[in-house]
Amino acid sequence: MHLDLDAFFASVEIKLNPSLRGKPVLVGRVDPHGRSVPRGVIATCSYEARKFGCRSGQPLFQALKLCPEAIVVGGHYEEYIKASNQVFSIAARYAPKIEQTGIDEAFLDFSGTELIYPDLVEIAKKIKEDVEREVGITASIGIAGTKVCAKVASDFQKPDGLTYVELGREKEFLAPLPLTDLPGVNNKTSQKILTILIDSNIVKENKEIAIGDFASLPRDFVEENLGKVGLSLWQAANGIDNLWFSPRAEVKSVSRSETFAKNSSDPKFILAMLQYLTEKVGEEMRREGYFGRCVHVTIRYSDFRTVSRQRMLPYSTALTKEIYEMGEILLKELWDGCTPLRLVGIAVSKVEAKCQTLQPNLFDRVREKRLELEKRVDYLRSKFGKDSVVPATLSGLKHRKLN
Ligand code: TTP
Ligand code: MG
Repeated sequence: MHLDLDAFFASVEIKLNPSLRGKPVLVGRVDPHGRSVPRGVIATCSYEARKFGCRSGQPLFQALKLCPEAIVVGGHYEEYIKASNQVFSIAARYAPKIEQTGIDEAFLDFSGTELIYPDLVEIAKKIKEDVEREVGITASIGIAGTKVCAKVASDFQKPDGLTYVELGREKEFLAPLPLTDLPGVNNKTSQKILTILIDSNIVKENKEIAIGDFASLPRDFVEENLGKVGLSLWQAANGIDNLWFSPRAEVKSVSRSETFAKNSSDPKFILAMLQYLTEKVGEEMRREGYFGRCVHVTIRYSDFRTVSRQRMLPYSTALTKEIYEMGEILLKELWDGCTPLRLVGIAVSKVEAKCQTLQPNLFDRVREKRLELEKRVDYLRSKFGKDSVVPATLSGLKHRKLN
C-alpha cells in the first residue's frame, strides 16, 4: 500500500480553522505579523484552488493571479509534524512494516499477511476512516503488487481516493497513463525519452507518450539509449519493481543504551533516560557530520525480554529534538507505562555522512536555526563541561553526566 495525505499542509490548516473548508486555500510563507510574503512560493493548496490551476511550488503572486479570491495561510510546521506522526501511528496499527518516504507519504508493507488480512481493501478503508476521524484530514491509498504501481495508484483518484490494482495487472493499469505519472520521470526525462523515440523513428510526432508506449520498447534498445536509469524506469513501466524505493544500504548507525542501576517503571525516569541517551546520540551525529532518517527504540524488561520499534523520519536529521520526539512516540507505542524495565536504548540508522543541508523544504530556516542552536549547545558543553547546559527534563538524573 502507498498512503499519501491529500493537500497535506492545506488540510491541516483547514482542520485548525474550519471556516476555510470548501474555499481555495494557498499555504505560503507568512511573516511574523501574519501577512503573506509576496515573493515566496506556495507549499501546497487546497483542491478548490487547484481547479484554478494553482500548484505546489508556484510563486505566490502567480497563484493569486490565477485565483484572486484564494486565502493565503501559513506554516504551522509543528502541527504538520504532529498530524504526520498521528497518521503513521495509525498505519502502524495495521501494517507490520512501514517505510516513510516523506512528511505525508509512506509505503505500508503487507506482504505475508494474507492469512490475517484476506481483504486489503477493507484494511485500507479502515486506515482511511481512522485517519479522518482521529486526525481530521483525508488520505489517498493505492494497493498494488509493486511499490511504483502502488504509488501511482494512490495518486490515481485523489483526493480521498482508494485504488486497488489486482496482482499481475500492474502493467495494464500503468499503460494508458502519461509517462510523467511514473515516479522518477519529470518533464525533462519525458522529453528526452520522446526525442530518442522520434530520432529512432519509433514515434513519428511530438505527442505526449504514455507509460505503455515506453514499456513496449525492446529492453536492449532502452538499455543502449537510456542507460541504467532508463532501464530501471522501463522495468517500473512494465510492472516490475525496481530499485528506487528499496531502502538504501545502511552506512552506519549511532546508538546509545543504558541498563538502569535498579529496574524502573517510572515514566518520568524512563523518558528522562531516553532524553539523556538522545542528547548523546545527537551530539555524536552533529560532531561527525552525520544525518539519519530512521529512529529505533529498544526496551528490555526485568525478565530480559527485549523489544524494539523503528520508524522513518520525514527528513534526514541531526537534531536531538526531532530524534527525541520520534523516540518518545516509539517508546509510548512499545511500553505500557507500568511494566518494570531494566534498559532503554535509542538509535538512529540510515545515516548518511556529511549531508550538506537538511532536506530543503519551506521550513528550512526553522530547522537550520534549530541545528545552529544545538551546535552552540554542543560547543558550550565542550567548553564549560557536559552538564553546563542540559534540558530541564534531565534534572531528575542528577547523578548522571552527559559524557
Ligand atoms: P505532496 O504530497 O506532494 O502534496 P499535497 O499533499 O499537498 O497534495 P496531494 O493531495 O497532491 O498529495 O506534498 C506533501 C506536503 O509537502 C505538501 O502539503 C506541502 C509540502 N510541499 C512543499 O512544501 N513544497 C513542495 O514543492 C511540495 C510538492 C510539497
Ligand atoms: Mg500528499
